[in-house]
Amino acid sequence: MAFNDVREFIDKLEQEGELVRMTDEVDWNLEAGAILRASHEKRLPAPYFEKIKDYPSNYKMAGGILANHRRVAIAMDMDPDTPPSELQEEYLKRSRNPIKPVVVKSGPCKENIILGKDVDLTKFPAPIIHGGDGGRFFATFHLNISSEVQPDGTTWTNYGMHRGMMFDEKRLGVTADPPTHFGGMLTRCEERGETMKTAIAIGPEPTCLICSASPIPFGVSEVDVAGGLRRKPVELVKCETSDILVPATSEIVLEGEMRPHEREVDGPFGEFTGYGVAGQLPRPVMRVTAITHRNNPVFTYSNEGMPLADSHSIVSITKAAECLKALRNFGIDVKAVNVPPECALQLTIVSVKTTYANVATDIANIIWSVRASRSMYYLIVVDENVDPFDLPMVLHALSSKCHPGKGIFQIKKAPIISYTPYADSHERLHRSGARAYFDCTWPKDWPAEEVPIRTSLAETYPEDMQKKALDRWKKYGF
Ligand SMILES: Cc1cc2nc3c(=O)[nH]c(=O)nc-3n(C[C@H](O)[C@H](O)[C@H](O)COP(=O)(O)O)c2cc1C
Ligand SMILES: [Mn+2]
Repeated sequence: MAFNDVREFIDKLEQEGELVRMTDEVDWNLEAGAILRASHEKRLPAPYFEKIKDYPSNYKMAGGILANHRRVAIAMDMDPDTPPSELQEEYLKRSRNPIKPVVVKSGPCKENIILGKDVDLTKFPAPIIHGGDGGRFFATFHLNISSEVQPDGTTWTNYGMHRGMMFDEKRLGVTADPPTHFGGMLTRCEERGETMKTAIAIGPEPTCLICSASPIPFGVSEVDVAGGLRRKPVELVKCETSDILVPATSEIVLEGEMRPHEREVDGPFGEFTGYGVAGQLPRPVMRVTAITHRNNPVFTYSNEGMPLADSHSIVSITKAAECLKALRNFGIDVKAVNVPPECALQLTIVSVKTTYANVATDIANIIWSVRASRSMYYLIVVDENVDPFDLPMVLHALSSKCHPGKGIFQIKKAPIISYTPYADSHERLHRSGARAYFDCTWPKDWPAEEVPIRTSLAETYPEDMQKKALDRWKKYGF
């Protein structure tokens, strides 16, 4: 059953032991952020706050609601313990059958409507999330919604997730680089000298959140894919001050506009890489023209940083799924793809049956043509008998099969994102870095007798002896 709103999802997370309601008062200034950070680093449930300092008692906060694979599985109405490879396959299957949204006359997000001069972002508990952050971040787990008429006359509505620092009562940032869809739409608007209408939805049902953070292709509306994932159309309502459509059950909606080339410095901020390195950079500005919100609004937020946070958990499934699809489309005999959430989306591991020499080079070219690979600057290719989800086995393959002189391939100049930790400040500013892939497969052109055999139970004993050994252990209670 699809969740109608984030509240139903939160109830389900609680039932599954993935969320805890905290009744003590919590401060939006660092405390809510620290509690969520501890939850991520110690693998604890998502925190839900019943009472927030300085805010009305009916205002709630919820953090990290998709910050592990169990929560992602629950959002997709699947068994929470579904392994990541099955989540990838299900994501691919459902996203092949997108369902268009339906427009409804009204919805819960219209229960309160605040217009023009009454708009005041400080009326909501936007948190200071990490120590060292440059301000209160209003948008850290949300949808950035924008639309554009395509050359064929159809309208493409894009959902992205681009963080937003509050500049004052009526303005916040949208940290969207030009290569993102949101950033691209804004750049094209600016080139035409036009103001772009936009909206931010905080607390929609969870599949919209999954899609907004995932590498959905150019020209495809994330809300159609979300419909496919939840197997039911998303209900949308029109904004008060523009024609932008927003999910009707969103907790809080900010409507606004972005004037050409208007920039304001945001940051610093803790980032998904596990570090805060983007520092302070000029970012596009959204001027808020209206706020609509539900009664008793739930303010959702994230705490990106060291894994496991929301982005690691969501994108490790959807990015790996997109890579798997691209490799299969090319005809590569791929066994599995892992984008380990523990490596903060900077590493991809592919296991493959090597049917021809140097297949790792084809794999690298395909992986780095998939969108959102900009942050995945390391790639490890392993043979089919190495499970890419078994990280100790992957490290064993890396440290035994990758020829230090011939198996590490560098792409010395490549686009990167401004948050890249290894890059120096000049490289970050110009988003210019490098990539490397590690070929941990046995060379296809080696004679068979030269290929080392793993000294393992499965590979060096006859089957009956393997069984005998295991039976002996069983007899002694193991
Ligand atoms: C919690 C969270 C925060 C994110 N913050 C940003 C951000 O500030 N800037 C950014 O470019 N991408 C950010 N992302 C990643 C983008 O949402 C992702 O690249 C998405 O595909 C962009 O969508 P778009 O290209 O359709 O606009 C974030 C993802 C998550 C889960
Ligand atoms: Mn998009």
